[in-house]
Amino acid sequence: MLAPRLAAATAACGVWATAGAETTLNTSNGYNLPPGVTEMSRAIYDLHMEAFWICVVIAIVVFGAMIYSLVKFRHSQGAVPDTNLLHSTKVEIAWTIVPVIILVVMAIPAADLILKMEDMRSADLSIRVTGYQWKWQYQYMDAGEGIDFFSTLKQDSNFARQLHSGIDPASVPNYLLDVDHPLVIPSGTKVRVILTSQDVIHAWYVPDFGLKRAAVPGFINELWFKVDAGKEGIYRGQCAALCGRDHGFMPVVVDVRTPDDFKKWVDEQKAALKQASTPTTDAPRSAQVLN
Ligand SMILES: [Cu+2]
Repeated sequence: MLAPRLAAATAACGVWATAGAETTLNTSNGYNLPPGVTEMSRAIYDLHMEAFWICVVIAIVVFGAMIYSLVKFRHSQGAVPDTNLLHSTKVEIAWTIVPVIILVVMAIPAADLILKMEDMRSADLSIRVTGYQWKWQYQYMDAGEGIDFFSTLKQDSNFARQLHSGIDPASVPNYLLDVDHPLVIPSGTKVRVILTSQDVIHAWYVPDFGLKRAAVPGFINELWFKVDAGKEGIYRGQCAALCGRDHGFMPVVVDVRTPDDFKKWVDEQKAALKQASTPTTDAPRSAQVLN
């Protein structure tokens, strides 16, 4: 069953090689988390910034009070220790209640976001993703039913990574971040990923989608994302769970296309599948029997 699918996937290589812009999109500015290109990734980024600014305000208040006290009440100015503060019930109540309020203020939007992240309902496209040492398998369901292929490290990266290869990794475009067959998905569509593993624990991770989830053998995890319309392009990630010798060599590459381009791609893949499963009439009879 798998063999014809693999053959079809191989036959369709030409489609992959020519399709998709080769520009990599990354919304990180190098200093902060990437805001990403999905509704959820932006919400996660906003939550992160909210927590960050709360921390900045707390740091200013605490360090400000500390520095002011050190300077204003220094020994050389004749300061006398205030022994009453050590047992002030009012102060102790205040420094218990204020952090609790801050934590509740942070926890409410965080809990709301986690619930949204777990809401897998009404997905338009489902894809089964299986981790292997050291590659990913993508099996489409719904509109892409039947499309099934492996995504492995691209050959130029694979050659360059070998010991004494003599190839300068800097000369390889997207070194260790490129694959032979990327996952192709439509923009503006809710995509549900059903995630598992065939051998050890892997993790499917695309920073610009705000996603990282473990692929665990014998268990099924789910995640969903909806890439904004107009944000089509190539997005890259990596396996994010230490999964053995070649853990660093199983990147995740997602090719986001417009719904129309995605439909064309699905039709091409299905045509290739059909061609691969149709026996050729001019093959020798003995070969047909053996097959
Ligand atoms: Cu892995």
